[in-house]
Amino acid sequence: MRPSLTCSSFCCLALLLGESASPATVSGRIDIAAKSHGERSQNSSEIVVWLEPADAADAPALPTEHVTLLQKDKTFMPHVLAITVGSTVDFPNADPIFHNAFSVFDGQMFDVGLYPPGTSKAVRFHRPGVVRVFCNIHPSMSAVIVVLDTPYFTKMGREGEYEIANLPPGQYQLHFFDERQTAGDSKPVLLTVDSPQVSAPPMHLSERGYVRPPHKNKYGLDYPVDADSDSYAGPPR
Ligand SMILES: [Cu+2]
Repeated sequence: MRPSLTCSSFCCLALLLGESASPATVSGRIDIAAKSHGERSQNSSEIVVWLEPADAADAPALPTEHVTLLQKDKTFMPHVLAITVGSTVDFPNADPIFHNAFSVFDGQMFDVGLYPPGTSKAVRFHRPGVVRVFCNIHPSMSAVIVVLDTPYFTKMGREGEYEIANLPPGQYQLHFFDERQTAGDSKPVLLTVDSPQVSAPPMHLSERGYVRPPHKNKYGLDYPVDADSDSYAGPPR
């Protein structure tokens, strides 16, 4: 008897599609319209792309990792980080001044407190969502942690291309997150992975008019006017 169309296993889908169950690779690109040619230097590497099994029953066990979000030169590096649920992020302070890291957004609220040069703090992220991170001392510092409940994700290349490998055959929802997006595609796209190489349809978005929004400190208050002007201004330029 042929397997039913409601079967939730990747193997059954592979049989239905006449393909082997060998892992596949999905590749694609995102076209970005910006206000002007020089606005974002053609750098798309802060966009996160991920594939989520269309049937939650097909979701694989999540690998967790320990990753670093460095604070250096009064900057979070990288600005955008993608991790799986259950992973831990270290926030080492490589500057000669105190820093903080906190989030009051829905993804996961946390506050590591004020901590001195040469030390580090760690936070484990236990639910999916977009976590916007700031420093309570320096309002110019920000980062985004995208916490995912799928292991199939990547950050885009500088020219808007991406590739996600080692996918079991099946159906997936294709998502992306761009902090700077102001318009364009936003709904997930249903993608059938039924061959070793799958090309995803191109996605289009606009960053025209993007302005990094102001934010409050961890107490919900405005930062002092001169908050970013402490004596350390980064390395000599
Ligand atoms: Cu800081």
